[in-house]
Amino acid sequence: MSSFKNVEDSRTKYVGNFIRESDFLVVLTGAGVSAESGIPTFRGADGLWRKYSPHQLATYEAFMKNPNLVWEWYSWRREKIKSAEPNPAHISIAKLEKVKEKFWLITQNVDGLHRKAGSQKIIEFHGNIWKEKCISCDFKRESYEIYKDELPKCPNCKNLLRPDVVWFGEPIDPDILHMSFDLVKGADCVLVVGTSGVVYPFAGLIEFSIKSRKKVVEINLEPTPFSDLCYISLQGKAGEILPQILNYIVQ
Ligand code: BV8
Ligand code: ZN
Repeated sequence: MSSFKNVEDSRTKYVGNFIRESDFLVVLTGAGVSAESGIPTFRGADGLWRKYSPHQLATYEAFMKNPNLVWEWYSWRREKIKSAEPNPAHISIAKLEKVKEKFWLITQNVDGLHRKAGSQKIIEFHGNIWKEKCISCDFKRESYEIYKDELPKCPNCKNLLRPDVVWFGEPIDPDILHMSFDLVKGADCVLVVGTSGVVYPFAGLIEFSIKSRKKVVEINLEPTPFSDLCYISLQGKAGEILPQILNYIVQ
């Protein structure tokens, strides 16, 4: 076995041991956790949809200007997610919830794959693609529709329904924001998986963890602005590294 492989294995073993020994584990995830389920990430090469960047589509202004285009993008994503299965990264995180008495998961992902893998103690920081809400009144619903021809309308007031997700320029629900920072405040170990760490305020959770000297472990395919600041940064696929770590936790 190459010396590099040996080093990586010993680091994975070390991470597994201190996650097992940790008192309160918080896991923070981004689009990279769903990549091995075939869901394009936001900033990866496969991430872009046609010629648009998420910043051009995931905004209230874009939706009000062209609701058909924005719903077309979300329907395309719903279609991809509908046929996707949780991958070993989602499954490993769901297993961590079962073995760690004090555990919470906070995800940026709106795809619902963590829940599908069995995660229950989860905060969906940016909402959920399978939820919709009215642009005018407080009507909300879950829906698994893929809209092809006509756009969804509110049964109460007949106005447009939009995806119930947080767009760029929109605030995070204050309760969700406060609960998320409280959880990270209480944690002694924070596992950051599959995020480029560029979107705030979610990236503020990572920043806060590092500044308050939590043991922060990063698992990511490529380096991020936080890689050099973390306690340990493991570079590779979450779907490969997490099961290895679990082997040292679940005997
Ligand atoms: C806010 C939901 C303030 C929608 C998303 C100008 C105006 C207004 C705000 C701003 C502004 N300029 C900056 C801001 C702040 C802005 C921001 O942070 N912008 C960034 C880009 C600079 N933030 C906001 O706008 C937030 N709101 O600030 O409001 C406010 C306050 C009060 C009152 C009014 C306003 C809201 C941000 C939320 C945006 N919504 N999603 C949807 O999904 O459609 S963000 C979107 O990006 C997704 O949630 C995604 O998860 C998130 C972050 O991306 P990542 O998850 O990190 O994904 P990415 O592709 O970037 O990276 C994946 C990583 O995985 C890569 O590193 C890759 O290497 C790795 N990887 C790939 N494969 C694997 C892997 N790792 C492991 N294994 C693998 N197999
Ligand atoms: Zn309405």
